[in-house]
Amino acid sequence: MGLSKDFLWGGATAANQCEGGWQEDGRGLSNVDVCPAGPDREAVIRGEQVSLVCDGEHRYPSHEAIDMFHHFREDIRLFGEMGFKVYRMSIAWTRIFPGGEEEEPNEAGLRFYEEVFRTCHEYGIEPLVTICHFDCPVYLIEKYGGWRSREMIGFYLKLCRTLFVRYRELVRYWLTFNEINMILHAPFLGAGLLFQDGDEREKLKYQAAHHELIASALAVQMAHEINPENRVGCMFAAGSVYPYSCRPEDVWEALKKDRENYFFVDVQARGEYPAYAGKALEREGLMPVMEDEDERILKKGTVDFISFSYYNSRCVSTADSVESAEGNLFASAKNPYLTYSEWGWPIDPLGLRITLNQIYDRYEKPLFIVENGLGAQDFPDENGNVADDCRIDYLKRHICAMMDAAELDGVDLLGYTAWAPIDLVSAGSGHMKKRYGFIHVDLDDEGNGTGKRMRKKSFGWYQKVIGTNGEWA
Ligand code: P53
Repeated sequence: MGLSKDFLWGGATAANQCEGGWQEDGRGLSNVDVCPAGPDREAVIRGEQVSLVCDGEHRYPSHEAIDMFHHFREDIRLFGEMGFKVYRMSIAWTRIFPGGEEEEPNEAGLRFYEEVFRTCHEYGIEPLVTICHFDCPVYLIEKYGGWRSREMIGFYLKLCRTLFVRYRELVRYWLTFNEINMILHAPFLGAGLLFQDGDEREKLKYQAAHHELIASALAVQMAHEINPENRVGCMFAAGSVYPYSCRPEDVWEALKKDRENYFFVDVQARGEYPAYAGKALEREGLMPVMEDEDERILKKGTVDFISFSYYNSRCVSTADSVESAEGNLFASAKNPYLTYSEWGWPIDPLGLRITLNQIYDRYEKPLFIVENGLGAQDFPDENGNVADDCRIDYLKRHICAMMDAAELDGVDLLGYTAWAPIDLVSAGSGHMKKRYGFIHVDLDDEGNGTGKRMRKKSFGWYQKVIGTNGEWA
């Protein structure tokens, strides 16, 4: 028994959190480039207080990030040394179409990713490409208001066609949108939405979500037409919602909260709006405007597999007396049975097995865990070595839970990519010191440091895990 021989072990990153090189080779300005580090970040990513120009007062961590733009060969070599079978990464939209609306793609941007993919293959690493990971050209935000406009579908598909054709021989695995349900919590990151007074925010979010769902379904079809070997997945921020108590009201609340997330996957995996969503959106006046053809588009564009991030479970109660947990974009009650990370995220390995089983029960499609990891500070010793036992412990317990789901419960699993194989900028907080990597990067929150890469203790550990197909965990 055990995991299948071709199980895809690896790591996951996103362009804006690692590449830097924000103005290299004609790259255009993207929503992530105007998200500052520091206390103002949250209001920006939530779309509540956005400025589309960079000012001198804030630091914008995407601009330099960890400069993978210039270090990718060295970094991918290290991934190869760990034995990666897959590397999940994203394309920066504005490297390919700087404004989003150009007729012709930017050749320099295309060449950059071609080099990245070729480097992966040199080490026997299969790229898994997120087409849109919290990424929207600022030009399209200014002109169309981001995904609130249906015109975005055409611009997105132009990007997709360019990628599917150009990388036909280099890429097989694609994800249409990162954490598509995040649009409800961080709509500026997820859809380039920024709100003005008087905007019906919830309605706009669901309208934008509808446009992304249509775009995703059309992209799936296009990928299959261009190369029948393409495998396209959806991607959502998972983590089962527990009722805080067995009070029926809490159980009902948990089911509703789960549905908020599953709604997206229900559409992408089954090809239609689920009954509960139709009713709720209608009742609350949030039903998006749809075109006649949309029903057919969704039906014909169902995904080949379902991927998700899992960091923690969630917990809800309708009672006011229950303490809430801080530090996450998802509102959650504090689960008294769990311990919490430095950033206040609960740690729940069994929750991963529960989540995997729930998703597989619901869809019976192959699953792919494309993000899981622990954000924690590192304290290098005088030689620069990092003994990140906490991270090893977190990953070990989650990998064991995953293997239980596969071996004991029969969940069909394609692979596991740890977030993140190398330290990078945190999406939620903009911190550098919230580190996830097996590889330490010498940079701090102010961008000071040499940028030098160092293997942490977890590096050798993960290498053994991959080498033994998970048995070492
Ligand atoms: P960070 C929370 C907030 C923002 C993005 O998060 C998130 C989450 C987790 O549900 O989603 C993913 O960096 C995302 C990555 C991100 C990772 O979680 O805030 O896909 O881009 O880095 C971890 O610690």
